[in-house]
Amino acid sequence: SGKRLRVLIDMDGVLADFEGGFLKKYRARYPDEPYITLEDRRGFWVSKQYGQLKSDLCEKAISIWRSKDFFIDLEPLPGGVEAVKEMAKMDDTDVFICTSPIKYYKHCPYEKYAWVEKHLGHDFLDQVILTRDKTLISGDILIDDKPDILGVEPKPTWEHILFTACHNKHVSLSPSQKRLMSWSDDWKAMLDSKRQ
Ligand code: BVP
Repeated sequence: SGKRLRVLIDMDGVLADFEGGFLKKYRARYPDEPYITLEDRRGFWVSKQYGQLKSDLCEKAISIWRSKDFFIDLEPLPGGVEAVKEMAKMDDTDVFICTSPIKYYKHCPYEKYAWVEKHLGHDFLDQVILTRDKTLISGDILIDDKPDILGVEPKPTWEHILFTACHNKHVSLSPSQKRLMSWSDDWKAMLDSKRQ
């Protein structure tokens, strides 16, 4: 009973395998350059860690996700598409995909819509929110792999649930912050705990 629950779900690192897709295309394009295994990834920004490895690798990393077909080719993360479809069918539940496009806009925004159409269906395009500032979007829950989600709104309405990714598995959270280890984790209980 009570009001509807609004769930915001991030795309890269939560529904789409950005890290795996990046590493595969980086190694194919730059076979003679060093790379960082997913096990050794630390910090949200791929480009920053590659730049620390060797200074010219920052721009080489950036060239990968700026390329045509990078975002559309990302594989779905295990169980994510199925969870979103199931969540969207639940009573009193509104699901939105809330994703930040890169500022190099030639391919990314188009391919993010195309990815949703391909994996979730044409009707799900109504649920897509592209924004560079997620604090402006109101919701009860935001499931996102980025540990620090900041913007102009100091008090966002949502509770951030950190989705575990290779780059954040060692990040220690404040006692009150919640984690979803994967889509096999109990996301239904997490939603129910937010229902009035
Ligand atoms: O579309 C992704 C890729 C990009 O930022 C977006 C993150 O969006 P959310 O997951 O927060 O919605 N991105 C960019 C860089 C470096 C840019 Br310079 C990076 O290292 N990692 C990364 O994900």
